[in-house]
Parts: sequence; structure tokens; C-alpha cells
Amino acid sequence: MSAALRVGVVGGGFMAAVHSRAARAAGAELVGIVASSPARSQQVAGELGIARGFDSLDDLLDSVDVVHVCTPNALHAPQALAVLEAGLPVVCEKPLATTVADADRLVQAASGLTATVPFVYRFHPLVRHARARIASGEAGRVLTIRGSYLQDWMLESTDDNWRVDAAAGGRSRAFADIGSHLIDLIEFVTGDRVARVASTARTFFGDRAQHSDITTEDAAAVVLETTGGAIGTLLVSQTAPGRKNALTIEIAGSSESIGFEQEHPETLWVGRRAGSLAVPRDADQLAPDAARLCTVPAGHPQGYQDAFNAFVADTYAAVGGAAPDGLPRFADGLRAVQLTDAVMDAAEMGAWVDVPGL
Ligand code: SOE
Repeated sequence: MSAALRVGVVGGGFMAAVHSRAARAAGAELVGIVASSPARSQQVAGELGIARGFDSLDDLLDSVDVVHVCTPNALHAPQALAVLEAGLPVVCEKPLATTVADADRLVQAASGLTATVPFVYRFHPLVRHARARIASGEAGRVLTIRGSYLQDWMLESTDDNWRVDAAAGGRSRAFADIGSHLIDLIEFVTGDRVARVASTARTFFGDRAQHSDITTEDAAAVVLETTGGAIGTLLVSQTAPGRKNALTIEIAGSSESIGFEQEHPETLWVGRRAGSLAVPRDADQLAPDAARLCTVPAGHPQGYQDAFNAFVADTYAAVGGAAPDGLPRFADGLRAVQLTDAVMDAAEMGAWVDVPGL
């Protein structure tokens, strides 16, 4: 029985709690955490049941086997680079970096190490089943793609945080934060690649409680074409009243459509000309890569933290030398940053922009 992985966490916010729960579920030992100050590190260590609050990332690196970076976007690149340069595997929150250059530097530095990004919606079992149906040819040729990710947590002027500030969060806010999930999921499920985009973006609220003259977008609308010949539309917004984490995708193939809603992950819609069906998350009815992610029987709903737990478990399996299917690695994080950059360039230029890196 190999010793439990010793895990360190950087960051003391909501995602640090999610990551630490997933690490514990994967059998790891939560050895330490570094937050915004030594006092905050101690406080969050106590709140999350982590052994020790460290004063610095350098001190933490000497005591752990893997590090989870859960800090504001602009810190991802320097912190993940420090972990990789210490020869340690790393899990880095998305967006991987605020620029393509930084994301590319991280991909290079990660060579030979396990380095993953939590595009965790890939780990809903019915997402894997959708991907398997398309890969098998059952859905036919992918013709059209419709996707949206709508939230409302940035609707009020008092909804203000580091993401609003381009210096801390990067040039893009909504698309980098949640559009990255959407477009990663679309490419993952279809196996296709976005070739070029046209887009428009809006900052509806130029002033908030702590920030004014805001340039980061509240919402973005995208038209896309894929290398496989499909076309599609995306809408991403964090100011849509009543929507919490309403990520939905609908892929229309020449034989059948497939619809998935992240807020209702226990059922997959399969649309056909001659009668549609709702596929339940029942391991006995699912493709093997979907069934392996079913941790409880059908009828006991799995959700977001289950998907997160599966992502971390597969990451740790990869640290141990395994090669789990569909693990989002730094190359996928770079891809999402490239796509985000293309969407923002297209919005600024008012023209189609080719997506690099195909
Ligand atoms: C906030 O928009 C957020 O926490 C994102 O940062 C996560 O990636 C997403 O899964 C849920 O919403």
C-alpha cells in the first residue's frame, strides 16, 4: 500500500475548499495551505481541517508531493511555475494563465510531470456517455452546436471581486472564467476543434462597489465554425438573473442530437426524428468511460463535487503513472486560453479570428 499523497493547497477561498474535499476523497493527506497571509493560512487550515498553515509557497514545496493552485488568475502562472520548477505535479485552477504566452510557458515547464486543470464538467458520467455516442458515430456527423453558460452572481453593483480587475483576473472575465468550461466541454464531447470565431462582448456595468471604468466583460456572444465543418453559437453571461450555473450544450448530429444540462446532470437528452429519449445516469446503460465515473447507483444523484472528486482522483492516478482517459492537462488549459484570446480579439476587431494551435 503506497503512502498517501501529501497535498498542499495555495489559496484560501471557495475553490480551496472544493479542491481539499476532493483531495481527501481521493485518499490524500492534506499537509498544508498557503493563503494571502500567515494569519489567514492558519485560519483556513483550521477551517478546512488541513494540518498546517504555511507562510510561503517555498516552505510548502518542501513538505508535499502535489500542489493545488487555487488563487486569483494572475497568480496562476508564477505559482504553478514554481511548483513545476520544484519537480512537483500540480493542479492549477482555470484559466491556466491570463495570457497565451504564460500558458504556453507552463505547458513547456510541465513536460514529464502531471499537470492538470479542473475542467471538471468533463467528469459528469453523462458527458462521457455523450462523448462516446459521438465518437462511435451513433450521432452521425456533427452539424450544429449550441452552448450557453449563464450565471447571475455578478448582477448587482455590490457583486465585486478581483475578477473585475483586468490586472488580477486578465483581460477577459466571464469568458475566461466560465466560457472556458463551455468551450472545453464542446471540443471534448464532439472531438472537433473550433477553427474560427466571431464575437461580441459587453461590460454592462462600468462601475461596481470597489471598481470603476471596468473593462472586463459581463457577457459574450460567439459564432463559431469547426475544423469538422460544424457551425455553432455560444452565450456566456454572469449577469443573467435566476441562472446559477446553467451550462447547457446541444450537439446536433446528422443522426441524433445530444443535450446536456450541468444543473441536471442525471439525464442526457438524445433527440431523434423518430422519437427522442432521456438516458438516465445508470451505469448498466452507459459507455464504459461513463460507467467508471458512477460512484453511486442510479437514482442517487451525483453532482458537482462528485465530478470534482473524479477529476482529482484521475489526476492522482496519473501522478502514480496511470493514463486515465479525458484528463484535462495543461495543454487543454492552454487551448482554453487561446480560445478565450480569439473570442476577445474577435470582439475588439469586429471580425472573424482564426483560433491558433490546431
Ligand atoms: C465562478 O464563476 C465559478 O466558481 C467558476 O470560477 C468555476 O470554474 C465554475 O465551475 C463555477 O463558477
